[in-house]
Amino acid sequence: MRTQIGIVGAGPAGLLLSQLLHLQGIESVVLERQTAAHVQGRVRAGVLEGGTVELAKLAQCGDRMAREGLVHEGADFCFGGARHRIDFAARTGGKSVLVYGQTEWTRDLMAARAARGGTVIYEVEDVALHDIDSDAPRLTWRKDGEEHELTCDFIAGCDGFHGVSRNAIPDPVQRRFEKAFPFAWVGLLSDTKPVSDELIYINHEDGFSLCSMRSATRSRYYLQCPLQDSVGDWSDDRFWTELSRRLPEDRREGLETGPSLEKIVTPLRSFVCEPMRHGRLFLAGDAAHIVPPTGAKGLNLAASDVRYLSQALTGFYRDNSTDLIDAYSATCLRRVWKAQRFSHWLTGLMHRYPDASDFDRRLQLAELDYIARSSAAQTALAENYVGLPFE
Ligand code: RFL
Ligand code: PHB
Repeated sequence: MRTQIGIVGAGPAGLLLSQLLHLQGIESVVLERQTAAHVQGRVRAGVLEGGTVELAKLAQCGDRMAREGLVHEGADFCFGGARHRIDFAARTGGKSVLVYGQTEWTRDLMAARAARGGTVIYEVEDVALHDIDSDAPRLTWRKDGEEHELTCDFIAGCDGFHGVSRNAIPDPVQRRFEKAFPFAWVGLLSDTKPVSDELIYINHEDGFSLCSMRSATRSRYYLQCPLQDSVGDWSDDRFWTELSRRLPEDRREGLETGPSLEKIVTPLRSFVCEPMRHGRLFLAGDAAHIVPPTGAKGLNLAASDVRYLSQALTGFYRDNSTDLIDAYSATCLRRVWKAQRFSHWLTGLMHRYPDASDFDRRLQLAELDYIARSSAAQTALAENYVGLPFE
């Protein structure tokens, strides 16, 4: 088999890339380890930057998000039991974010690929990358007991943090930057009315919590928990009781509880792999970097890598230019590191660290108080949250 771009992974990065390339007349084949139902069912991100929404429109899969997504022009940040609203729109000249679940966008991307006859092969095993230093890199895999091979011009590694693509970059070339946080999040999804119209980020003595949503009738909540906790440690009752305790008092009464539709424990981690391109292999999305979810940047970074990669490949095929291909890694990494910085900073500001001293805690509260009172500090937070401008 032959194609122009071999794409490993049918998460948002892989599907969006194949859709954007298709619209430029560039063909691709996407290989995915899981079933389509599994990929579609993963409850993850919920907040899309304006730039991500714009890209979805460009990829002709932004109609439903424009209809059903919830525009958020601000969010509450709480500490010491008090709520402080940060008005993103007022601080950024009218910018906002869109609350639209990753499950929904993935469904839209899958439908868009299917409607245009895109080739996405699910349930592939043992994907391996070969000859990435040559002009004809290859992918091999097994499906239903048979061996397959695909020769391509380029390979896009969009296979997430646990994928195989990153490891094809040889060790002397690859540099990894990593930080693990000493806590995790337990998340719960429920068909209950969200406790507020806007997201609430809470710094509480007993740990961070976050009130988010998927629609006017579906809520998504998270609580900071110890790293070693598992879903079994968090009955619905325990979750709701703890969330209610961490809410600011004036929101407690409005908390609607109900059975969980999904529950997950996720450790928080920062990770960057440099470079993001080696030979004819490009990494995009979680395959190249992970951010702690506090800043809501993971999916947005995956989308921004794909924006740069689709432009680079279009430049190659249409204009016979390798300029953007050569600039790909550095261009992406400039944005990635800024999102890393913001996510790391917001995580540090909002969480309870098990080894924090009283001094550390006072500093955290002082910074929160500064943000609550300083329009300059609020502007800095808001412009990062809604997404920095593209180069
Ligand atoms: P994905 O979504 O992990 O997709 C990678 C795909 O590759 C497949 N794969 C393979 N396929 C073939 N062969 C192999 N060897 C393979 N190995 C893996 C996988 O099965 C999968 O289908 O990566 P992608 O496309 O880069 O997308 C990244 C986003 O999914 C991720 O960054 C976000 O979900 C992160 N994230 C958030 N991002 C935001 O922008 N805003 C948010 O509000 C937000 N909230 C979150 C989040 C992530 C969370 N978790 C669970 C980590 C909240 C949470 C709780
Ligand atoms: C979510 O809705 O899942 C969500 C929202 C904001 C975040 C992280 C996750 O910072």
